[in-house]
Amino acid sequence: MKTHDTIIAVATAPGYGARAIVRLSGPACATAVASLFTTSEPVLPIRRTILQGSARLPEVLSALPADLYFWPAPHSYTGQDMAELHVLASPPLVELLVEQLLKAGTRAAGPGEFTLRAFLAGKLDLTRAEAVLGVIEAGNRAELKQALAQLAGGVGRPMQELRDDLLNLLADVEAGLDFAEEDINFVQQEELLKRLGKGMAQVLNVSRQLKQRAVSDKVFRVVLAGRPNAGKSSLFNALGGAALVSPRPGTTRDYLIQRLDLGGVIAEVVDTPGWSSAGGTIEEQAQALSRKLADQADLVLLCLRVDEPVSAEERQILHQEQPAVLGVATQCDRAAAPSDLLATSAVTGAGLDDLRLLLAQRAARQAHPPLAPSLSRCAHHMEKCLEHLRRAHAVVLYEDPPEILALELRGALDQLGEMVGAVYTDDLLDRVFSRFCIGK
Ligand SMILES: Nc1nc2c(ncn2[C@@H]2O[C@H](COP(=O)(O)OP(=O)(O)OP(=O)(O)O)[C@@H](O)[C@H]2O)c(=O)[nH]1
Ligand SMILES: [Mg+2]
Repeated sequence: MKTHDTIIAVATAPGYGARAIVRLSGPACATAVASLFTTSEPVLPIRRTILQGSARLPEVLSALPADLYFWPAPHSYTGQDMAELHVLASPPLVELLVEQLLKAGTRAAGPGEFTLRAFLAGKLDLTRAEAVLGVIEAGNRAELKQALAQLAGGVGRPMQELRDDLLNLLADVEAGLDFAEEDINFVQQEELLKRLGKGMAQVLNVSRQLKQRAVSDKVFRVVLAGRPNAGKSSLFNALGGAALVSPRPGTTRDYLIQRLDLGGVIAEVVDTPGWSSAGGTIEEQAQALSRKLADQADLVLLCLRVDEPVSAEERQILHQEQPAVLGVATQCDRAAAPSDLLATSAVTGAGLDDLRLLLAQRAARQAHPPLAPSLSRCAHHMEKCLEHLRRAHAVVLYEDPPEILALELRGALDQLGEMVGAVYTDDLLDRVFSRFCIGK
C-alpha cells in the first residue's frame, strides 16, 4: 500500500456549479500547488491556512480565481500534508487544473484513498472509515443518524475498553506461564472467570445490536394518498390489490393492505381514503386515519389526477422529507402527463412497470442500508471473538493448561483487532475502500 506519493482528486460532484474542490494529500502537496497557484503571501505555507489567490493554467490567458486551503502534517484528515484548491466549477477548467497538478508530480487517487490514508495514519479505525462511506451514501435521515453514530465511535469505542481488558488479562496469564514451575498463580480462577464473563457479556451485547442494525426486517410500506377520486384504489388494484372503485368521491372509507412481491423484494401497499377539505364526521375520521397511515409509511405515493391542477397543499407535501413522498400522475390516458411526474394509468397499464421497479429499488435500499456490509463484517468478528472467549472460559473452568487459555485470548484479541482494523490484510482494506468514491 503506497502512501508516500502525493494523490489528487476532484472532491466535488462533477458538473457546473459555484465551487469545485481539488484535493491533494502527500509530501509533494505544497510544491505541486506552488507550480500554479500565486498569491501575495508566501506560497509554501507551513501552517494551517486559507489563502486567496489565483491559478495560472496553460492555454488559459487570464488567471483563474482560486482559494487554497492548506493543512500541514500531521494535523490533517489523512495525517499528511493536505491541500484543497477551491475554484469555479467548470468541468473543462477543473480538468485543466488536475492535468497541471498531475504534471507537477501527483498521481490520481483511487476510490477512498484519502480515507484509507487517514486509516493507515491511525486517524480513524476501520469501523469509522466505513461510517464515512455510510454518511456519504445515506439515503434518508435514519441512515444518516446511524452512520453518524458509528462515525462518532459507536461500535469501535466500547470494543477499545474490552481490548484493553483482554490485553491486561493476557499479560497476567503470560506472566504466570514464566513462573509455571513455581506454581504461582498471578490471577485466581474466580477472578479469571469473572473477567471473562464480563467480556463475553460485552461482546454478546454489541453483537446483538449489530445484527439488529444490519438487517431491517421491517417490510417496506407504501401508502397511496391523495384527493378523493384521484384513482388510488384503481392504482392499488393495478398493482395487485382488490379494492372497491367507483366514480363517487369518498368510496374508500377504511384502509386496505396488500403485500406485493416486487421481483424478490416484499413491499406492503396500503390504499387509504381520499383527503378533502369538505366532509362530515365519517369523512373527517377517514381522513384522519389516512393521514396517520401516511405518517407511518416508508414512502407515500401521492396520486395526482392528471386532469386536475396540483394544489398548493399537494405541492408542499411533494417536498416533504419524512416520510419520503413520490408524486405520480394518475389517469394519464385522459390527458398528457406533466414531465416532472411519473405518468401512470390504471386503465392502459402505462407506467406501472416503471412504478413497480421504482418501489422495488426503494424497498431494496431499506432492506440493505449502506452501513450493512460494515455492520455484518463487525458482527462476524464479534461472533468469532465470543467463541474464543467461551472456550477460554471453559479452559479456566476445567483447569486446562494456561497455554491454551493464552491461545484463546490471543484469538479473541485478533478478532477485535480485525474489526477495528488494528490487524488487517490488504484484501480486507481493498474490500472496504473500493466501495468509496474517488475524492473521499
Ligand atoms: N380513465 C381512467 N379512469 C380511471 C383511472 N383510474 C381510476 N379511474 C376512474 O376514476 C374514478 C375514481 O377511481 P378510484 O380508484 O375509486 O379513486 P380513489 O382515489 O380510490 O377515490 P376515493 O376512494 O374516493 O378516495 C373511478 O371512476 C375510476 O374508474 C385511469 O387510470 N384511467
Ligand atoms: Mg379509493
